[in-house]
Amino acid sequence: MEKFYSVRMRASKERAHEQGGKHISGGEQIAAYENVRESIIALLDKALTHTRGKPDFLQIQFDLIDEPIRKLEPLPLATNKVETVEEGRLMARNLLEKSGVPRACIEKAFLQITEFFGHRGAILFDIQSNQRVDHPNEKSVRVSRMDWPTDNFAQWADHHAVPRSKRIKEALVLATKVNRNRTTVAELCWSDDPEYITGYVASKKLGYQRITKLKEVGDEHGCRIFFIDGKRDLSSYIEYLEKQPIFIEWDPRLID
Ligand code: PML
Ligand code: MG
Ligand code: MG
Ligand code: MG
Repeated sequence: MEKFYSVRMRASKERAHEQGGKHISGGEQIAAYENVRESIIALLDKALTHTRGKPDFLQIQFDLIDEPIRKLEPLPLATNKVETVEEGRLMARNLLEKSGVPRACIEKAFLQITEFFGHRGAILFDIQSNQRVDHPNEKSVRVSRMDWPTDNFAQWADHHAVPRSKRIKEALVLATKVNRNRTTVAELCWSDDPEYITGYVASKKLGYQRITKLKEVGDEHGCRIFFIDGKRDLSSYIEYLEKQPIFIEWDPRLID
C-alpha cells in the first residue's frame, strides 16, 4: 500500500497562536513521500505571502498516516450572487435554516458572532443547547488530514466552470469532510483575509452554497462555525475532524 503523509502549516504574528498571537495562515495537504518537499514549499509560500501580514511564527510538520484514507465525493456547488453584506448574511441565515438549524439557534449564534472571530480553527455550536461546545480553553477545533489530488480537482473545476483556485479547493475539501459527517447539521464560513469577501453555507442537504458577499473588503474578521447535533458523541466527532484522513475524489461519471 502506498504511504501518505499529512503535511500541515500554521503561521501567526506577534507570538505563536497559543500565546495569543494573531493568526495569519494555516494549511493542510496529504502527500506521497516524493511530494512532501513540494507540499512543504507550497505551504511555506502560502504563509510568507499572506495578505493578513508577515508571520513571525511559522510551523510546518509532517507525519505518516498509518490508517486507510477514506474517499469522499465533493459536495455539490452552487453560487448565490448578492450585492450587499446585509443581503449576504440574510441569505446565509436562510440557508442555515433550510439545512435544519433552528431559527433561534441561528439568531443566538449571530448575536455572539463577534466572539467567534479571530480563531484559527472552527467553533462548534450545538443546536440542542444553543451554545458553543468546543473547548472552554478557547482553542477551537482544527480540521486536519485532508486533501484533493490536483488532477482530479482540475477535472472537477473545469467541468463545473469554476476557477482552479486553491482557495475554493481548500474550502470545499474542508466543507466536504465536515458536512459528510452525521453530527454536522451545517457550516457557516467566511474568510479572515481582508480582500476575500465570498463565503459559504454548507450542509448535506444543500451542498456547498457560496455567497458572494459576506463582509466588506478590508475587514479581517472571519469565522467558521459548525452547527452540530449535540446529542451525538462530541469526542468522537472531534476525533473525526482532527484525525480521520480524507481524500476528496470526484467521479466524472456522477454528474451533479
Ligand atoms: C478562506 O479563505 O479561508 C475561506 C474561503 C471560503 C470561500 C471560498 C469560495 O468558495 O470562494
Ligand atoms: Mg484559514
Ligand atoms: Mg497536493
Ligand atoms: Mg485565511
